[in-house]
Amino acid sequence: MRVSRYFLPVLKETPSDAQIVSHRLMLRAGMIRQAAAGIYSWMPLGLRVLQRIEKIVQEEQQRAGHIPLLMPTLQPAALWRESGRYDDYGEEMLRIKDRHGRDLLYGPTNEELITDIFRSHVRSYRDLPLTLYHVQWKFRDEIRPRFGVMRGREFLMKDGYNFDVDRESALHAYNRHMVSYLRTYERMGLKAIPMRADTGPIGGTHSHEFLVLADTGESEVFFDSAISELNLGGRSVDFNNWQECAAIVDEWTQPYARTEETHDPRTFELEVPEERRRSSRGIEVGQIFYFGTKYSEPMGATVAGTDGTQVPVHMGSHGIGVSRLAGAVIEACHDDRGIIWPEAVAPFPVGIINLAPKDDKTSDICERIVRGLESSGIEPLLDDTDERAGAKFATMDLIGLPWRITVGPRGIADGYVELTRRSDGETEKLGPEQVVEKLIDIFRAAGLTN
Ligand code: P5A
Repeated sequence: MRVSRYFLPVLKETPSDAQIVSHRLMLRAGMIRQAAAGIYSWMPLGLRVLQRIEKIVQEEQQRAGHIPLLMPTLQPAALWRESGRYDDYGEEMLRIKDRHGRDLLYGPTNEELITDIFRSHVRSYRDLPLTLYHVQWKFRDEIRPRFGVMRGREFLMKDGYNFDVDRESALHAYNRHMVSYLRTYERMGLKAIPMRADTGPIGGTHSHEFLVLADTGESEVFFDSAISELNLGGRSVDFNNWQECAAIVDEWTQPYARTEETHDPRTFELEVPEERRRSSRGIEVGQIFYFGTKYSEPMGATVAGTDGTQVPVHMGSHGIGVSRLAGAVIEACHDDRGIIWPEAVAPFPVGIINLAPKDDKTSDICERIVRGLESSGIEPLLDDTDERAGAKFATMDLIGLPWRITVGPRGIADGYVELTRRSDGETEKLGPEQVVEKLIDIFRAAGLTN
């Protein structure tokens, strides 16, 4: 992609109404634009990040055996009256009437709709276990939408729902989700800690939130520092193996880690040695629930059990804040010059700065580098504009691509271009062919190209 042909509306000024760094940087880097309070357009650069985040979420869901479908954003109120949540949900639910006077709502979550699909089609325990999920826009009429995409009113969520014949099997689904979420966040370059949480309006007996520690997070959290040292790493996991998933969940849930609502200062003091006690702020990037028959019973979602009698299915639901993650990654990865994207979610893996677009030789080298990278499936962003060099460097730093190649006549005369890593500024001089080879090796090792 060439900057001269792209739509990259970066802002020179720092927007005064943005209170946290991710919101400021997303506006300045031209990633999003507010349409109304808590409602955003995703500009081309922002959309690329959102799509990369969603792709990782999709891949990890399917790896765990979960099945994608797509439900609508608008839902009939009648289903919510069946579960009893239509009145309970309150002001956060956006209620709409169609031309026939029928009550609809813009879905804040989908427990009712999925339970309706399930009860219409599944009859026997033999069809279980089943986990369905989608990635779809939600609407919650938050009182105080703020911090850009972090607390939006319209936001993108991955929400999944498991259906199991009994409690034990549903608790395996809970564990399987916890492990698959740990993998998902790690792949994005994030450390998200599962913390025991309140179940709120979704309900149920078990719940964990996943929190990325950041001073600007909206939740207060308390934890044993031992948990922040845990890593799943490249571990391969058999998601059908109940013991294997339970062992990983034990490892992550034994150290004390709780949100404000479930925090118990006495237990914290008893269980955690003083030097390991931490309290911090965190960004909630996901939450999982087990709620048994809360929806299946009132909505009549039953299956014929092993002895032929009808039993209500055991369910849970699981959510990842896909659009919130774009902000959360920036909160975790930035410096005073701009964003520092982890390679896995970067909008482009490499930026190329052409310091002399009017010089044929320089432009020719840039084109050769672009073609070399593209032939290996790596799409760079080439700044081929007439802007001043200083402005080009500032924009590249602001949009935070993991690697920058600087191409100028002086270097070319000596046979080199410069390769700079955004995270630490480390720079080396390489020939144009070597730079392509080196980047292909790096991305191949990271599993980001073939
Ligand atoms: C689980 C999936 C649920 O709604 N029902 C279906 C359950 N859980 S949740 O915790 O309420 O939301 C899941 C995740 O969505 C993100 N999120 C938001 N992101 C941006 N703006 C918002 N206003 C917002 N509200 C929730 C969070 O990451 C949350 O963990």
